[in-house]
Amino acid sequence: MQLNDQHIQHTNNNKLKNHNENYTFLAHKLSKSDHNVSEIISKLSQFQVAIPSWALGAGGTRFGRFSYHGEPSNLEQKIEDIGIIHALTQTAGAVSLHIPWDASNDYNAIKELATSLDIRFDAVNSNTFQDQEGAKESYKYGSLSNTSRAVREQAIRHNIDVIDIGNKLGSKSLTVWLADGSSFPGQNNYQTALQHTQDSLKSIYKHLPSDWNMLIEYKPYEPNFYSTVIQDWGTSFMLANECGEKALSLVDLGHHLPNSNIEQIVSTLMLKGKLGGFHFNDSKYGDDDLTVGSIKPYALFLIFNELVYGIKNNPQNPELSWMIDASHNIKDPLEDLIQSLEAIQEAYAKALLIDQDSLRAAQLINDVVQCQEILQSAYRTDVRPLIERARLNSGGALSPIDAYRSLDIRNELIKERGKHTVATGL
Ligand code: RM4
Ligand code: MN
Ligand code: MN
Repeated sequence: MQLNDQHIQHTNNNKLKNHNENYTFLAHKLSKSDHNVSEIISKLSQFQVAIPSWALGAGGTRFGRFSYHGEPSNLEQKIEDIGIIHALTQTAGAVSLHIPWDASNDYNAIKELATSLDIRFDAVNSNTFQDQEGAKESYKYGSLSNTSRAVREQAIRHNIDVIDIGNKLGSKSLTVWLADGSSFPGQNNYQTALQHTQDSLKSIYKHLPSDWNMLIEYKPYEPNFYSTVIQDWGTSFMLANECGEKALSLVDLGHHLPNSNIEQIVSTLMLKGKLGGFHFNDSKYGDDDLTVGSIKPYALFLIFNELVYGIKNNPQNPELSWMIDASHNIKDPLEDLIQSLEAIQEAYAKALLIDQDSLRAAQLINDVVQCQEILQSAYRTDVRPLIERARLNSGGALSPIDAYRSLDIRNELIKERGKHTVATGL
């Protein structure tokens, strides 16, 4: 199913008057306090977040999986789903593939389809956390860190194959997330596991095309429950430094122990020019992969404050790869992704409203109360009219969720694909 402009404009008609009133009021207020409203809107329009191909079907837990009707059953259909989200939100102009879940026989056709929907290929993800059909070696006890050279070599080869696939599609980075670690004390020699991982990453790094980056993700636990080889940002940063300039750290919001100060991690990595990518989601307990902004929207805003600061002040940090990394156990995945995109835009817009000069001045004289006032005054602004205007300018829907529902998109997908399709992924 493909949406056209008319479909979307039609859903906007009865919302336009209300939007114009709200927008005029807010734009006037912001201009009076010296904000450059059109610059904010153009930044919001430019901000594009990749959708991972595995987020378009129903996710599951280890207790089961409840299928979502009309799920995409191949890569073409996944890209079509992203096309729908992008047409409505104008914020999802990229896809992040996971190999081998998204392996295809015809990458030219895949690229053509994506281009026709205005979607580019963001980072490609390797998968050495599951055994692949017909594979000679098993990753049960780790991949890049495994004690067996043959297993490590197979995992290195896989990452190189993923780079080759990404190259055909126009991707510019490889994301490596390892499930490697141990579930019981004594199971692994920490030093050997780390050394093997380092050496394996270096071998992969040698195969990176010159204009590519390698993004190294970290995670403190799960699926291993006692230790993870790349457990935190410090380990990822150290490995990236050892590999070289094109190796960078990737922050996934769900990959921290409770109460970690993620905004500070972001800030440190950007200062050192080593933040390469970002995975959005939200969580209450662990790597819950919940809708962005559904639990801790203020923390997200504080993180965006550091991102905005870093983008402006840290030319040493390369452009970031943005991706939503979420799972959908009970919601319609497309609706959930739309909600996540909205929350990201909201946090970004609010961070853009922070009066950075006054904040710096208040920090210099240690006016702690004023610092908090400045942050919270931006946070308390209802920025939704700005986001609506950014979407409207690019041809999107004023309310993507309402449009998705009034256009009855899920039922259209069920008609096309049937009820019992299953998407590849987790
Ligand atoms: C991991 C990690 C990776 C993602 C997999 C599916 O927890 O977040 O980024 O590729 O899940
Ligand atoms: Mn992730
Ligand atoms: Mn994760």
